[in-house]
Amino acid sequence: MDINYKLYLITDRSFLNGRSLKDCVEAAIKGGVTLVQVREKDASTREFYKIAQEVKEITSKYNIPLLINDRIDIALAIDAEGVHLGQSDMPIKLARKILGEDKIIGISANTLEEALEAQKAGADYLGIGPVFYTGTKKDIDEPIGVHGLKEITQNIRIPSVAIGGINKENAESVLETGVNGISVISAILGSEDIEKASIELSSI
Ligand code: 3NM
Repeated sequence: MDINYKLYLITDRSFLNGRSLKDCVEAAIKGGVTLVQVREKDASTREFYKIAQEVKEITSKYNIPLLINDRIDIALAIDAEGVHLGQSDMPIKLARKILGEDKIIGISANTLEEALEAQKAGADYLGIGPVFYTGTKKDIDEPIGVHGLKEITQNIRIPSVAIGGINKENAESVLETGVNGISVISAILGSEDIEKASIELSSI
């Protein structure tokens, strides 16, 4: 599958503020989001499944790929386009065996070593970060900055997205490093006007 990594939205219910996730994802897609990941760390299996299924209705309507964070079983249950795995999730080789060659597998990398290892193991893309400090995820690694990001992107062959504290003010400097796209939570979901925030980020 040909994936456009340009503007990658990751979900987080704590930013919804009474709004429905479905409506927020739809507004973000209308504004230019090209890829969506459902990431709900505190949800039960049943909740996660329901959320993923709801979001899938929207992404399918607009022909936008949907990836599921960590939960290979839920990705298969809703026939998502793939998964995104962190360094402490299922090893990529095992994930590939379960999911098959046609599903997308993205891997989080914080160092060049992790990036090269994931590339060698068959990752379809890398999520590199955190680039900047962010309040959205607790216990993150030390931010690598745009220089650290560039060092990684210049040494890999597979597509990559940058993550962590990216917003409309710093997105240009991030894209100049050679990444294929930016991955955000708060810069879109933390905005009152989600469509507008997405239009602004997608036009950088
Ligand atoms: N992963 P925001 S940083 C989910 O570095 C996530 O791997 C990160 O949220 C990593 O766009 C992060 O609001 C949070 O900073 C991204």
